[in-house]
Amino acid sequence: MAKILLLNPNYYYDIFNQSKVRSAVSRGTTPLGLVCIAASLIKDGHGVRILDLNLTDNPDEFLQRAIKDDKPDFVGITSTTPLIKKAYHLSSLIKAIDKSITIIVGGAHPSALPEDVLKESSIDCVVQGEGDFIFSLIVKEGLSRSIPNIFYKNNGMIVSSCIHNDIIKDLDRLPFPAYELLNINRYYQPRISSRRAPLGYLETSRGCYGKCIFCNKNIHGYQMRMKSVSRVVDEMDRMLGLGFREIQIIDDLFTADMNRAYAICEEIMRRNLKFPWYPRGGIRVDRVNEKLLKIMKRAGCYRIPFGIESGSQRIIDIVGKKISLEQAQRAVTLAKKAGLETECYFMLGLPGECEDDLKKTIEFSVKLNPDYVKFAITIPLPGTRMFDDMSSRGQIKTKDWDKYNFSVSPKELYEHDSLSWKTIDKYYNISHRKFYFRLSYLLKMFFKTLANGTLLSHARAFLQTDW
Ligand code: B12
Repeated sequence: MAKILLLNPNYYYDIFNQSKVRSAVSRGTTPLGLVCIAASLIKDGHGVRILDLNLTDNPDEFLQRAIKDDKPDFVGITSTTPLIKKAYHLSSLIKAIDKSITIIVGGAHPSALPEDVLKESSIDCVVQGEGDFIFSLIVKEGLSRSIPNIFYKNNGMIVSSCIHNDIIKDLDRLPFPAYELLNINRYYQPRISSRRAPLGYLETSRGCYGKCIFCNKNIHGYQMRMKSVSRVVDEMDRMLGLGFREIQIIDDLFTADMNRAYAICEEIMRRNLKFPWYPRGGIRVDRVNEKLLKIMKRAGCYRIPFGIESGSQRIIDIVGKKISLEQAQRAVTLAKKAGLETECYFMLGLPGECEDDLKKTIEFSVKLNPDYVKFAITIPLPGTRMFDDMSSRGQIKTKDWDKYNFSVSPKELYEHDSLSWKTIDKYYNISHRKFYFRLSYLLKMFFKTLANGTLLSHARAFLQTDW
């Protein structure tokens, strides 16, 4: 049986160190992709260890020691776009110790640009899309064209096998994620984005039917697949048994099937499971109703984040979000009425925007008046329609993936089609201030956080923010 080491590259300092809202940044977020892959490998009898390099201050040394001590046959690395150069670096450290180790990468960035990843690094193989069963197949059969969805090096050439989409139809077939391989007590988040620690991520569905041009769909695709109600609550039960005290659902669209979401809440209550949770991946404003929000609250959900993106209907239509401002207003009002904390996400600098749209977005956030808002400057990421469109129009200025990091202004990355960077930066710089520095808001949050015991952590977050 093979020995496998799975790596979560360190991103905490590099990706988030320039974040405006540093107090909301978490060091430990459960690497769900890796625990899913680990579960299948363990089921097949292999020895698996997960190294989360965020949890150490000396990631290189920590990795080198693990390679020398464990002598793995395979190393698997997960990567998004801003992490890919880190993955290249880790892979060269591994090869410097032992060239014979097969290094496999997966995740959003390698799935979008598999051939580039192989050309630019010493990595041996890229798995495109869902990797749950593919890693085990590679271990069993070696790198070969008979295994779907892989790109690999063969005598200096890049070879690809046949590519299928959405290969896992029934998510209940997946083994339970191997959270037990993690040092669970190290996973916690700041108090403004969690209630209890340790905190674990859970997925209850995969895919999203939305066609938003800024979203990467290379992994889970457009076809929604959902775990059954009992499977979801079994997983929650198991996570609580392992020691997690809060659960955050990372689905792209937890309430796609509102009846299933309702039934999950009923089942949580029927089993008398008491824990704080919320769908942190965000909810579409057209996929909630009063009945659902009320039962979510009763079942322990404490917050609802909505992806609204813009306060300009014209821009919402351009980016393919297919929601209306009225739906957004209604959803936020209903969530407040149900007693849930509300959070709204907005993007500034979306394609086609003019200065008036930036103003409208900030004004709309104030009108909705949720408990929290997050503004981010739009970044075209590989694997999105926005990136492909900008590439074909010659707007992309660099493919230095280290710079594709949401914490810094993307002015070096691309040319905006209708706005100057001076204007986008100006509105980004005032956006959070315009929302948060309102006397009515500050008073509301003072009393709210005093009542729920989070006043001090909110005050700390406020002081640590780079307004
Ligand atoms: C939770 C989450 C986070 C968490 C944790 C990140 C993490 N790496 O787990 C936090 C909040 C830290 C985060 C941060 C960011 N995120 Co994020 N995040 C997600 C989210 C919502 C869920 C990820 C997840 O756990 N999915 C469930 C698991 C099962 O799927 P998975 O991780 O993709 O793993 C599967 C496959 O990818 C593959 N696989 C993955 N790794 C490996 C490794 C090997 C060896 C193999 C064989 C296969 C394999 O097999 C797995 C099982 O099928 C996704 C959207 C989504 N629905 O997936 C976005 C997503 C991954 N994030 C994204 C982005 C942009 C970011 C940020 C850059 C944003 C920012 N603020 O700067 C940062 C980057 C920092 C980082 N750590 O990478 C984009 C990535 C796009 C891109 N081109 O890279 C996504 C896809 C959202 C989107 N739709 O556009 N994120």
